Amino acid sequence: MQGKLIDLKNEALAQILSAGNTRELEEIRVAYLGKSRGKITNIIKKLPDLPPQERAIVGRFANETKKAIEDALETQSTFLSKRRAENIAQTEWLDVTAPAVSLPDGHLHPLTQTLNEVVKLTNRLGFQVVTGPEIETDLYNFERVNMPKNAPSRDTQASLYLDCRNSKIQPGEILLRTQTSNMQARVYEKTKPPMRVLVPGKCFRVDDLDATHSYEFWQFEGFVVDRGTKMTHLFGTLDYILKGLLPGIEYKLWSTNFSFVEPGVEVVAKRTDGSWMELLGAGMIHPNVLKMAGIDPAQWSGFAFGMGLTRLAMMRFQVDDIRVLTNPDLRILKQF
Ligand code: FA5
Repeated sequence: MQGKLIDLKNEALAQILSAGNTRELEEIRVAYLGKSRGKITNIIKKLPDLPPQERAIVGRFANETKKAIEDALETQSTFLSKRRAENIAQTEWLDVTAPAVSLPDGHLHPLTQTLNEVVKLTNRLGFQVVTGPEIETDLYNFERVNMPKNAPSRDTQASLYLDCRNSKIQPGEILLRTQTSNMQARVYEKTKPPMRVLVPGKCFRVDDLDATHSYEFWQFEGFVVDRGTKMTHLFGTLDYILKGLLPGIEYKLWSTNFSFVEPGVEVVAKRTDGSWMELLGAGMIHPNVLKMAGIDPAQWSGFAFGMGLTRLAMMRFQVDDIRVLTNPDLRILKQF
């Protein structure tokens, strides 16, 4: 029976030493010294069955074992309480005079930085910002800017139409807007000229992804309708915005065709590697667009421009691939 007591004592001491909290210690105490089923208690209960001589020796040994386990429980309990107090002191201290833990500063995405600059510059010229839907009807995206169905000019803007089967909407009626020009007719419906409007927003096209093209990109449309608006006003406005955004920019401007302007121009700018990248289309608003909006082209004239904000940001931050600006990887974004 003494051998059994020695084994139980070793077993209990090992468990006590590896206990991590007072709840575990209490479980060990109950397992060995608990009143009803403690392993040591059970042995003590059987002492009366032993012959008197053996009873005295085993009885003393059992009491010593019990005492050793109780002492170990006490020591470990003190140790655990002290360690807990130290942990709390380390993690839960309060010093109202201590300097705050500084969190790393975030910053605006390069596209947002560029857009904010555009808004600031055009605001000085009296432009007001308007935003509109990315999911648009064929009517506003194309027809009301003089691009009727089957117009060849639509070929330049391969479009993503929404699948409208099982709905009342006719196929080909709703699409992801291909250009921020979609907002011209929407604004004309609600605003009487004169007006100076800036429409930033995302556009979508079925364009193959390459260094300067994405299927999703940002544009901003500017349009002015007033009495006596001329091409020179357009040129002055474009020059002010481009040079304000990109000091030292070298750009070329030549005539081109968009259904919603007459005449039309486009601007390309020189990149650091010497190549030229198209930045925008612009022109004098086509009389048909004004007429469809109920604005008399004999009294009012206007100019409009549609700039690629993503491409301007590429120039501003000297990024040579558009995909860099659509990548959410923080290791890239932290560089701007
Ligand atoms: C238009 O979207 C016309 N709505 C612009 C306009 C407005 C002309 C008002 C006249 C008057 P265009 O398809 O060329 O035009 O696009 C204008 C600019 O958007 C481009 O010069 C380019 O900077 C940018 N852009 C066009 N497609 C993409 C693309 N797939 N990825 C990135 N940028 C693009």
